[in-house]
Amino acid sequence: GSYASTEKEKTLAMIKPDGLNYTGYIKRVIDESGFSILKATMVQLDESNAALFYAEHSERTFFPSLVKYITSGPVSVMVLEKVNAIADWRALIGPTDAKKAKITHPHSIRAICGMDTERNCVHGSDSVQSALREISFFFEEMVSNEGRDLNHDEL
Ligand code: RTP
Ligand code: MG
Repeated sequence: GSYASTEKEKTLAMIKPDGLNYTGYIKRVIDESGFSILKATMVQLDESNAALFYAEHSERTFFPSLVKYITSGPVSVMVLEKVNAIADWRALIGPTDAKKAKITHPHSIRAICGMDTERNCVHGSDSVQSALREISFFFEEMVSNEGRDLNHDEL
């Protein structure tokens, strides 16, 4: 009903390996845009958990390259919360192709920190369903007390 639009929402944000140099800038955008960072951790994904995280793309031609890219160094994952967090974070990061983003969305995070259609520096959940899946992927304790087989280091 009409209450939904004022309810807080959670989304999973990731700073990809190529975006780590821009962590200070990205965190500042997050803060200035009114998000609360509920959880944050650095993770080195291995091939199998990268493939699981991006399972929806497993049949795409770019999948092997995507897995190689996302495992090329540590990533920083955060649970962001605010009203309309999922759509607002997607709007802040901009289109998938950072090269196009530099023209069409020059103030977006991908335009500023990204390189091309693969190396686009950040990730954001694209729906309520994927946000729930992705948050529990990295922060199982937010859903249950079971741990996951990932190499976590609390920030
Ligand atoms: P993400 O899931 O990482 O937030 O990105 P997205 O929704 O904007 O884009 P998606 O279609 O879900 O693609 C996931 C990631 O795969 C890489 N990619 N490479 N070489 C290519 O054509 C290609 N297309 C996508 C990007 O790193 C993209 O963010
Ligand atoms: Mg996606």
